[in-house]
Amino acid sequence: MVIHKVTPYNAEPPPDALLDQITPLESFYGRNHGPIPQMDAASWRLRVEGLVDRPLELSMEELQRRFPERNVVATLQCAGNRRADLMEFRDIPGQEPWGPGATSTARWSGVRLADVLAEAGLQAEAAHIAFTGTDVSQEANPPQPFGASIPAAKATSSEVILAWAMNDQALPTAHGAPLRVVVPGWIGARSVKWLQRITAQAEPTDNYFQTGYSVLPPEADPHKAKPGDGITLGPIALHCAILRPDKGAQLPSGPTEVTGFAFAGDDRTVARVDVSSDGGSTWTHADLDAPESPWTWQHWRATLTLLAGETELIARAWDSNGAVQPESAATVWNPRGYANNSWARQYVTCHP
Ligand SMILES: Nc1nc2c(c(=O)[nH]1)N[C@H]1C(S)=C(S)[C@@H](COP(=O)(O)O)O[C@H]1N2
Ligand SMILES: [Mo]
Repeated sequence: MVIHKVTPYNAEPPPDALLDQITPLESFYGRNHGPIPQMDAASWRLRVEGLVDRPLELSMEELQRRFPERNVVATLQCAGNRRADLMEFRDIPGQEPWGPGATSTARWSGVRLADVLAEAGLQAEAAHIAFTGTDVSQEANPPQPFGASIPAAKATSSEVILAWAMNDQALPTAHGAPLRVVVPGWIGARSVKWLQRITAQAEPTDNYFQTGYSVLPPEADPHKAKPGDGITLGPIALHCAILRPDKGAQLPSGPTEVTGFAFAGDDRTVARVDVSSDGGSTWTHADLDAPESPWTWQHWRATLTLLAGETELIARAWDSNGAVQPESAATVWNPRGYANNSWARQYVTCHP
């Protein structure tokens, strides 16, 4: 793993570990805003409250007995993924320089959030569903537990899961045991780990991390920004990454296989990936894998004939709405370094 910070623990796998459709637990990226809490699963309870007819307090055993088990294969991706490419254009002090690996895919098992909310009875004014974790982050002033909210329409969709297992193993502590939210197609920050409380409410949560994960105008000072100054992030921006050959690789010239993944958030899928080795004058359409579920990345590969010397490899993805990634990181740069969905670019050197 590439460790960006030890406390709180923030690490991403090397590009090669992202070549599999499902990421092994030991390679799954870790993104934490505070210390990882050790929770006693036996005394743990999930509270469901706010604008509901029947507030609930559920033990793990009750959760597993009262609701049908569901599985979803979904890619999680941090909104800060590929921030390092934004930083090459202009520095972003105090933020992790994530490469393309702040993303991973798992098979999640648990219950549908929709089923739990139906049991509690959502009231008509309940437009947002808020989640509160257990870990207290010092990034907020005053410090507060990590939290997020999503609109009720997304919360009641069949893909949103309260998960206790990952890749058919017990959810690891680092990934939110005993229970975490998984919001497929939305930025990772909405998939709250170490879940304690679900609150149905009329407005989005005022938790620090809800509006913290927003795109500010380029000229804004992130330390002076008020909630509401930015665009609060939800669905993941269309993006792609090159996994092979490695950044800076030295390889023979001639036909070379280039591989990577592309991911379109929410209910969009990737429709095409184009790859270029001549600065975008000509493009080769990559072979694109069918997604294992509508909620995962899609791997792709193309064979390009590389000439001797230094070459920039470029990849760009198109989604099922016909949208394409923007050409340069400069045009999407923002003060907190989120949602970098510009073309993937990396240099390799070929010897004759
Ligand atoms: N309670 C809690 N939940 C959290 C976080 C956190 O710091 N605390 N980080 C969020 C962010 S920013 C991301 S990208 C994902 C990362 O999940 P992972 O560490 O399992 O990969 O968890 C989200 N859920
Ligand atoms: Mo994140």
